[in-house]
Amino acid sequence: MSRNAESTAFRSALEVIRAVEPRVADAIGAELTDQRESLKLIASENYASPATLLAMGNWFSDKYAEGTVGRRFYAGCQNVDTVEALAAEHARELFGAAHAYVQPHSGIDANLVAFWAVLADRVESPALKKAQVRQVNDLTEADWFALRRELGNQRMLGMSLDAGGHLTHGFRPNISGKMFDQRSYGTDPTTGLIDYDRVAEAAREFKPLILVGGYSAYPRKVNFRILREIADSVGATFMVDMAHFAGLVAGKVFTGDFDPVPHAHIVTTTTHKSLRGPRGGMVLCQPELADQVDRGCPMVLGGPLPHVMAAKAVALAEARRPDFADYAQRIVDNAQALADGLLRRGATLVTGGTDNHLVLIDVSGYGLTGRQAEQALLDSGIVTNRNSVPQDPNGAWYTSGIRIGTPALTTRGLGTAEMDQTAELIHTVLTQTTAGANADGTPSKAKYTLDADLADKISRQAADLLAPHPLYPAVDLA
Ligand code: DSN
Repeated sequence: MSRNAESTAFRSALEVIRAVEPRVADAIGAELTDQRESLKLIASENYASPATLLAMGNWFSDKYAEGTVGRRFYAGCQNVDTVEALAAEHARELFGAAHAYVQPHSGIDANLVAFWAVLADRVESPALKKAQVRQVNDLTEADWFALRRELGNQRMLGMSLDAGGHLTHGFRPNISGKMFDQRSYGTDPTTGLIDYDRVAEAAREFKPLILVGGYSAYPRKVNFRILREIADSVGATFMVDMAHFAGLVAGKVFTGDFDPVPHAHIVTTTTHKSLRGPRGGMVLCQPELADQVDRGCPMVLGGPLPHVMAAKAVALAEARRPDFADYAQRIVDNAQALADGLLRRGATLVTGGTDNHLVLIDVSGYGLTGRQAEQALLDSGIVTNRNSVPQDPNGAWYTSGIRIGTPALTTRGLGTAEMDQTAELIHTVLTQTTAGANADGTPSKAKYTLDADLADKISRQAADLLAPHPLYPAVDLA
């Protein structure tokens, strides 16, 4: 395939869009420019391939396809069946999973599908058995009452939010925290690492229906074999949300005890983070949960997005190629180089380093909140996000941390030497930023001062780092 074909495809698409609403075409072009020009260190973002992006822009978007492959609630789904079956096959092969469900639109959706499947599978409820879609008309009012009583108040044990867990693992701002009676396991206050003995103790005390593993801001490997043993010891279903590190599992960087797929009953993920696919979600599970997982739509999901499933099939095919394993290893090498560079310059990192794709800087050592640091870095052309650190005194809005990750820059081709230079830029910005004060003289958690000339200089240096690694080099929209 010629590079020219990519350029023609995107240029032609924009020309067609411009003829209808030029401001949308302009915004799409501006987004490419912004992404090309900024040092993107958001740990959950990446750059999907042109093939993946183009697979989403077509008439599959026009099709309703509720149901599953070969068993749809709408006629004419034969081509959707083809792409959904392909995406599921690639997912099963890539991860060695018994079953794959590729319809979830996001990670939250994937988790809701999983929660439903576990509830339906595990909770002894005659009313629930009747309530499966095909017998719904047989239910009496008493059945509905019993069903709500039997499904409600089930228990979930997951990693605490400030230790790096995710909102959807039973926290109150998310529906999961309202559906489940939730308890959290944290990390050791000295090492910042998961203390498996404490997790086992919490599981013994709390006896959860679901033990959740996985994280969005924990910079270390997790031993899923041990977590499965803990789940088994209390009769819990073991679920892993691998959204952040799915690419490292796909690329066989995380194997054995650190690969969740052979250990968990059910695994959820997004497809757009380290896996480098389209924005979306996916569920992998053991055979006994497959039937309930496949009820995801219409149980908790709106109609599937066939154009995104087509793009998932493309991206998963890419992840099965040998060069993806090399990419995954480079993600981790880069994260470790970034961590080492920051540590050498005096930064404080949660857990003292990383063995995955992300690094969590405790910016209180620089006298800043996460919000101040995030904005100062953004002024300097470095895109990150603020994040809580364990026992964070600044809460989830201002925070005391900055989370950085390497999947995107690794896709661009930056290597370990450039990670060291990136560490220098980050450290310079954070040391030169001063926390501001409110009008009444009290310390502000949001205001800060950073010399504009310095911010410009760092932005230029960031651009210099990126220049040898153009993003979507074949795409010329000029
Ligand atoms: N929003 C994602 C992240 O940034 O980690 C997780 O949902």
